[in-house]
Amino acid sequence: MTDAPDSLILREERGDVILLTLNRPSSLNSLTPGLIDELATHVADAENSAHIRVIMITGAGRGFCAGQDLALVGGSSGAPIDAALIRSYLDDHYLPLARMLHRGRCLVIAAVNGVAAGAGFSLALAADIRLAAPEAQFIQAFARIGLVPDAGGSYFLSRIIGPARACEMSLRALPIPAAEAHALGIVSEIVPAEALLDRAWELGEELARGPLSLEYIKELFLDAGTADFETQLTLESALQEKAALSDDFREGVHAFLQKRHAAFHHR
Ligand code: T3D
Repeated sequence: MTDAPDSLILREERGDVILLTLNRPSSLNSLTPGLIDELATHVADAENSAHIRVIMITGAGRGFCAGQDLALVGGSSGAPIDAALIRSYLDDHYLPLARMLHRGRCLVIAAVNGVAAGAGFSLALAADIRLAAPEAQFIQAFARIGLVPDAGGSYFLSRIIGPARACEMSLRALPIPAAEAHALGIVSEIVPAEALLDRAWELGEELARGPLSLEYIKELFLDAGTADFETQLTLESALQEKAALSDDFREGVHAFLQKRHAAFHHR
């Protein structure tokens, strides 16, 4: 890594995969506009890169991300909090990042090393795949401080566990331990903390070796839970045509017929 020691985001690149580490461990990597913008810049660079295919996100220290830095929202003196400021944090910082992670070309893995609360939970949910350490926990913490889920948290969680469960989890704002999150389908794998990043790299590199069609598969499932049948059929056909035009499809078929592993070049 070549980051300055005070970087809010640490970046490591291996082949076609990058690992972005949220780096404010003293506040469990709580989110400031500066941190979010730095993260968004790295994500945009990856999206625009000719070779990066997988983005992985984790947290430095014992937390993944404790959501919005509450020290920044004011109110400690009992004075009214500026609601317009809260809205602008969302519109100008959180939402562009959530859109890029969710709708972008790159596949996203969250390696959840510790607590993911509030918008930190939303950030983990914006990933395509979540791995977690046994110590991780997930908290829809918003109601604890009188807010509602944001940064995509209501949308993503509903898609994974259904709106009724997501609503209950948000109303009660209880910590969901990693094992329960795994049982609910929020987390794909529980990995011992000391092996979490190795497993994330392994999975990231596996995905990065895959064909171009992985990007189309991500796109295909973006709205699959809410789109009507005909719309989804049309999208499948359109993306299948694009995939069928790729060199990787030709290579996949040749490799199968020649009884060898395919070597994809993502084009
Ligand atoms: O602005 C907008 O646009 C609104 C957007 C809002 C989106 C949101 O994310 S709202 C939800 C914000 N997050 C929370 O409400 C969670 C707050 N944190 C906690 O409830 C707890 O810290 C945890 C349950 C996450 C972890 O508890 P624990 O006991 O493991 O750790 P701790 O001792 O509470 O925290 C460790 C340190 O991190 C501590 O600082 P200290 O005392 O060692 O100097 C704590 O103050 C700090 N910290 C934790 N979370 C935040 C934070 N500092 C600022 N903001 C935080 N969110």
